[in-house]
Amino acid sequence: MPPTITAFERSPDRGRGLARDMRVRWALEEVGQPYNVRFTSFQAMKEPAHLALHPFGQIPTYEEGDFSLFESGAIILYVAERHAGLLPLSSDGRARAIMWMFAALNTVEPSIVERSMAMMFDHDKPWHAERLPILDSNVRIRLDQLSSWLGEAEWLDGAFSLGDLMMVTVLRRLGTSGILEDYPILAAYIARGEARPAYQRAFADQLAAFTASNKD
Ligand code: GTB
Repeated sequence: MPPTITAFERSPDRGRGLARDMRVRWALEEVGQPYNVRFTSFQAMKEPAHLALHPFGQIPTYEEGDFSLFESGAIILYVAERHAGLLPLSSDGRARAIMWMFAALNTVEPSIVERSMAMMFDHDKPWHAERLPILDSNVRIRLDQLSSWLGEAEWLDGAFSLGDLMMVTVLRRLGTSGILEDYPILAAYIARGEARPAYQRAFADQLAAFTASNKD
């Protein structure tokens, strides 16, 4: 039986592939693992059946028979450890790829999410205009550092890995901010990720789900 993941019934990103099921879909596509998707509403995510899978009432989750996981990073690492394609063969290389996945989640994603939440929920607040430059600056500090590291390289550490997959999905959330225009190295890096056939399949699938959910 293929694993089942959860995703938004009607994604608030309107099919732009910014919700965190996208990274799990992409990982599964990279390793050639078929999967099913169970769509859930915001309300259903807070009900006991979903909370038994995810204590924080969120997506994505991953189920394989009686086994289940939550947290996109944990899911992707699990998938990568069981299927070839997302982790280097050498133990040092694997450790570094996992390090980059944590860097994406713990060091780069927080300031991007904070900015994105402020744009979504606080844009009408009287203090928003004053706060935004601070949020932008926090994002730019990390982008400057990441861009310097990447330089002319194609991927973060040798061949494409789960570290790149996570980093690209994290950076994509800046898509409409205009900030990436100042970071051509990172914009090209994101484009390389998005050009991968596995990414394209994952993106098309989540978009098709969003389009279908908007027919009624
Ligand atoms: N750390 C967890 C992980 O990595 O799996 C975070 C999971 C998470 O934040 N899930 C979100 C969720 O379920 C969906 S992806 N939220 C519902 C809730 O908390 O009640 C976050 C997201 C939502 C919307 C957009 N968007 O519209 O652009 C982008 C990202």
